[in-house]
Amino acid sequence: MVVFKFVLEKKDSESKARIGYFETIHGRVETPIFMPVGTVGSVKTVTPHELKEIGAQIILGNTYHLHLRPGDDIVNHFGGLHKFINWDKPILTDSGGFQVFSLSELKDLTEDGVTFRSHLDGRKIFLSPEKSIEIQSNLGSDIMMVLDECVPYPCEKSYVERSIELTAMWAKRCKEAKRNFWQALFGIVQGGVYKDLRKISAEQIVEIGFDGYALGGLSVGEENNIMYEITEFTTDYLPEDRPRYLMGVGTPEDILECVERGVDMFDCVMPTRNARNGLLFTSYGKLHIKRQDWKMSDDPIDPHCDCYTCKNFSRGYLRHLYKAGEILALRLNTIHNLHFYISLVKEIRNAIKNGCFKKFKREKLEMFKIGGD
Ligand code: PRF
Ligand code: ZN
Repeated sequence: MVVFKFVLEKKDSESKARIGYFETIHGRVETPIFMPVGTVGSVKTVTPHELKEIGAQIILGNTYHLHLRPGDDIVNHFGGLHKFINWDKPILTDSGGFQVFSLSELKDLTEDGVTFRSHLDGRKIFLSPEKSIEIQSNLGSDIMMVLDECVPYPCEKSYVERSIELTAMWAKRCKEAKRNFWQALFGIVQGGVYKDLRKISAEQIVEIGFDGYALGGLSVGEENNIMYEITEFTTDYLPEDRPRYLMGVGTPEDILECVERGVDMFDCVMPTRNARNGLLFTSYGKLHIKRQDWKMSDDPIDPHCDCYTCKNFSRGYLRHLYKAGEILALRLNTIHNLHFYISLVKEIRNAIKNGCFKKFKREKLEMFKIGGD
């Protein structure tokens, strides 16, 4: 029995943009979608109730972090991640590979898996494809990701060549280790910035067959136009009837550019992390709330925004809260930035529906350039 289902509703006539939706046992998600990041089981500073008010349809959790703390056995004891964190909409979990490569020291990488030291207490931990699926089964996410190797940028071609073979072998083992019929499993295409390797990796991963396909190894330090070019190239090798997920991307501009290139799903810490640093997204570009300019300002962060923060508080007050180090500043900023991202993808879906995505994208990008800092 298959539970996960993706429906492609419409393809844009002027670009590779698409709209659709997927179904999970925790409900439907409309695409293109942005997924707020809840690494350790919370989208930092906001409650599930607030996330729903903001319009979030799906959030992300992390295998690596939740395995280390509190432990996926404990999450399982509470009936899985949805119950543990009291979020009853879909959850996607990353496999842990990327976090091992980016967060922990001492990695011993073999065909079997990867051994690393916890960034929390230094203890040695082994992660294999089978182990990653076991953890994600314990967490009970709606979408699991395969364990992959994300190579750094830049990276020698000979290394990437070997790496995509490992990633394909691990993907296959993940598929074999999957046990819950209701959990979807996405494959991940790697290959660095080498088009021929991206093609091979895409063909290998598609051949194994997954519920959806992710583009990994991008936005790791390469220039934007390279990321766009590899994305554009790779989506041509992915089946149309499966969702495509660009992992860890990106800015509002990146989202517009990559929807145009055929991507359906995005996640990034940018709206949440920037909010906690006082950096806010607006229709007219980025704005820093600490600036002296806002001291006396009665204006909301963004006149076009109808989030709780913008409907109720002035820049002057938000600046004061931020400068005073008040926790409320972090919460109100996060609510606004997440609302900005979630509204952006909603507007994108509407533009595609109305057949005016190209024009919409052009106008948005022009607006982003107007103001801000
Ligand atoms: N692989 C996995 N997770 C990821 C990435 C990846 O390549 C990236 C790269 N931008 C972010 N998150 N498994
Ligand atoms: Zn707002």
